Amino acid sequence: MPIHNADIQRMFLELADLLEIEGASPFRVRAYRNAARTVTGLPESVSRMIEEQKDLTRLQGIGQDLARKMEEIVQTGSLSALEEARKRVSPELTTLMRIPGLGPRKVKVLHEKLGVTTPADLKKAAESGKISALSGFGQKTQESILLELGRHETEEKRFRLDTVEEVVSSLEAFLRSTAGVDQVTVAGSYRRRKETVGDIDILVTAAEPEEVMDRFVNHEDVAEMVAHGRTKSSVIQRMGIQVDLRVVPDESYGAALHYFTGSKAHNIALRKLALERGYKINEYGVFENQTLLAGRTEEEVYALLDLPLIPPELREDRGEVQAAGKGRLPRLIKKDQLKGDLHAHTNWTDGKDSLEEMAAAAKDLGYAYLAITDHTQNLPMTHGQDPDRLLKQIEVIDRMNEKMQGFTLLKGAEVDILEDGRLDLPDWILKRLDLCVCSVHTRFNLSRQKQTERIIRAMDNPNFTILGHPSGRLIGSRSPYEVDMERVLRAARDRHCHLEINSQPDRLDLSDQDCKAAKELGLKMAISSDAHRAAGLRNIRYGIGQARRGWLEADDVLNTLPLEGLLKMLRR
Ligand code: DGT
Ligand code: CA
Ligand code: CA
Ligand code: ZN
Repeated sequence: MPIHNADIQRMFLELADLLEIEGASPFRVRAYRNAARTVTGLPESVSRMIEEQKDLTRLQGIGQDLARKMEEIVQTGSLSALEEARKRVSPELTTLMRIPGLGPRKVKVLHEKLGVTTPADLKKAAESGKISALSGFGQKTQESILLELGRHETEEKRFRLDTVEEVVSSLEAFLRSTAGVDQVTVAGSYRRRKETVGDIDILVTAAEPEEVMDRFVNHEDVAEMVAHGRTKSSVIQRMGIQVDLRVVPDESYGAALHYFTGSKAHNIALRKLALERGYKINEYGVFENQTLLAGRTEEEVYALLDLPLIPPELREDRGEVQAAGKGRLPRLIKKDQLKGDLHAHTNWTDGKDSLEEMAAAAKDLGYAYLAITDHTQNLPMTHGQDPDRLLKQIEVIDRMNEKMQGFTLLKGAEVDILEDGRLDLPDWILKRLDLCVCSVHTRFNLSRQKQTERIIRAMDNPNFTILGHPSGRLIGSRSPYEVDMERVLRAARDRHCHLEINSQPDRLDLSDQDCKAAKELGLKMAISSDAHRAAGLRNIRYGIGQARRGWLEADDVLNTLPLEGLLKMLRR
């Protein structure tokens, strides 16, 4: 049974949660969380590494014990330490920890004092007023628990792109290796590169549909079979995500691909257009009366409506059909147009790799430059740099640049925006940098007005170049902070500042819609990896997807510029 890195990550995270509820040493808890993060960031699968007898203890934060546990997971599919923890602590309690405001300590008290195990128990306890009576809780906590529970219920489970990508690539390979299978395409929100995916929709053409379906529902990664039919089957994958597989005829492949790529809103807009011309459009093709006019390819479907192919990332009914009709579709940015990356960390702060390793990895990607933007002193837990250390780093980078040909490390910092809008380092040192990515990392809970003014005041500093991860959200775990994004965008434009599209799959920040709004205001964006290790540079593909969903073209993106043009643009 092939174990994915995401399986190992999931087990480590659950074990960390259970240990934390149990009151285990914070170091042990953190060790598992760090290990989970290390595993997620790896460019290759742990299963493969073990197969190739690579030494796992050479990975960041992985000692003998964790290496042994990873081997156990890969060899047995389970982790005995986790099984034991599940016996000691009810695993359902970890669900409660996901509710904002409830940490492990509170969950433990609720469980011991009120017998709360599930969200339903929690709701009952809050409604009966028992929670406010507990010491350390109070009326306010009780109210916010009820509020969050309401939110929790309406939220469907969605998955991050990196998790989905892992499932998709192994499924694609599996399906392609099935006899008689011809075309395989993943449609749905995944093809549109939406930041989270609800379920995976796969289309295939095959000579023997039954055989494909049999193999699909009996795959070893399947946890539950939902439906098993001749042309459509659905399963729940071990990771918890549903996968729908459809076998479609060749002559309808393009129409089906179009239909199941969606979005639903885009389909409806297109169907309306078709109706106006007397056509009917569905997953089998475009019809006039009963006659099939088009359906083999997507191009054919669009062409019948006098439209060019609309890239999947644009298909959200946000004006793309009208733009296509007028011949004004954007020429969306492509990964190979990037000349470099403008946000990366090294082992001078909380990154894992050295300046040299980061430079080598960026060169391997064909980049002409990489900006080193380590954290600043306001974030001691990241080992943020004070002016002295940054000055040393600047000197080291200057010396490295003298030796490198055709590649430049840019001198930068990810400068903390302090609560009052000042930047975390004095101007004399910021002035010596090529760029400052300025970010909010603390005090997320300011009022909308204060937060907005804090950021704008920071932009008043002429050393401010790029606003890092502008909304501060973490997908699935932290909402964006309250901020008037439109005002921020206008202020950035007026001050010749730029915005970041942070490519980390749990950030993807700017959002697609804000990205489009920023473009319309004439702002330029940096698509940045925010890599904390060499392999992290490859996160850029998620940012490219987000930028494309935000209608960006090469001209809208700072890091498509060659070095000289970039440096000119960065100067305010
Ligand atoms: P997801 O899975 O929630 O991330 O989002 P999608 O877009 O993948 O949605 P999903 O899986 O429910 O359906 C896949 C595509 O099928 C969807 O993007 C458009 C199409 N589709 C589904 N239901 C309808 C419908 O009722 N009408 C139309 N026109 N298209 C639909
Ligand atoms: Ca879907
Ligand atoms: Ca679906
Ligand atoms: Zn940051």
